[in-house]
Amino acid sequence: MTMQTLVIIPTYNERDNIAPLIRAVLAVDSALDVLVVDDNSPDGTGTLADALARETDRVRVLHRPGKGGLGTAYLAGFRDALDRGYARVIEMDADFSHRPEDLPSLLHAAETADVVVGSRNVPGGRVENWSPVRNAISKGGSLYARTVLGLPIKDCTGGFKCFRREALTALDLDGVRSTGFGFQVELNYLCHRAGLRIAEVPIVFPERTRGASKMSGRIAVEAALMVLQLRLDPVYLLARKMGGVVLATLAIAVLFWLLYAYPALLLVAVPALLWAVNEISQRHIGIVGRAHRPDVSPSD
Ligand SMILES: Nc1nc2c(ncn2[C@@H]2O[C@H](COP(=O)(O)OP(=O)(O)OP(=O)(O)O)[C@@H](O)[C@H]2O)c(=O)[nH]1
Ligand SMILES: [Mg+2]
Repeated sequence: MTMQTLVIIPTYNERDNIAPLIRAVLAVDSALDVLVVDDNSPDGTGTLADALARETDRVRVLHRPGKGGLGTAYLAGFRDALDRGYARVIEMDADFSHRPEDLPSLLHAAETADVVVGSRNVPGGRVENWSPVRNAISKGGSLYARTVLGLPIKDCTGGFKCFRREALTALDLDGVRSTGFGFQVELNYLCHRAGLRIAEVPIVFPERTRGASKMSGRIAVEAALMVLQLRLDPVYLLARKMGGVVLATLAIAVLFWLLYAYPALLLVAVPALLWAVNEISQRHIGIVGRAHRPDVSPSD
């Protein structure tokens, strides 16, 4: 098996960034190859990437027919990396907000962790040239995801990450539902549930200087809703196990009737309900974790 690392760079209209970024990545370490996943960028990014791919076989381009979202672009890249036997996979934006000079510390941390998250929210990590409002929104979003999903990660929304091959094979990638920016949070949640070792390393995150952002209010709201949906999953699973939503609704109706008739039951019912929800999600975590925990030998 190759010890090469594949750096996946999704692009949509990154004409001014793509060539200098690829060159910078290749210069960091000869163990790095690049896969550009371009969604038929109208500005010709895909064609520029093709030109670089002709120069060296360390660069390849995956062309998709149209803008399919960041999440599905990465999933396509992950499949490619696994098929080709890469030992490590890195996610990286094309706009230089993820600095090539931070790649070595990600790779280094991946020697003892299954998943490495480049973090703006640990000591030494920071953003550059962000307004206080943007900073607050980003930090708030991360805190929200971290709290709702119980993630042991300070920067939940960042997309500069390194996965060991075994980490990706431990996840149910076909079950990922976010297509856009919620993808990073969902992936963190899946990694955590699978019991993978997650490490955070500080990164500096400069604002993009060339090209336009693809972030929008709609995308942010979509991501926030997705977090809630992920959290409610265990409840849905229970409902399915009991024979469907009808039974679950009946059970809840009976519970409410009992509480209405005997309000004193509240003293027992509320703690019991909290305990049950916690127990169900823990059990679910346990099953997933044991079944999919990769065997990571100290030598690899
Ligand atoms: N293939 C593909 N790439 C995408 C898509 N949407 C965004 N990207 C790429 O994903 C990376 C991150 O997008 P950005 O627009 O920089 O998003 P951001 O970093 O959250 O926002 P800014 O900080 O404002 O730049 C960039 O390399 C984009 O070109 C998409 O639908 N398909
Ligand atoms: Mg960006």
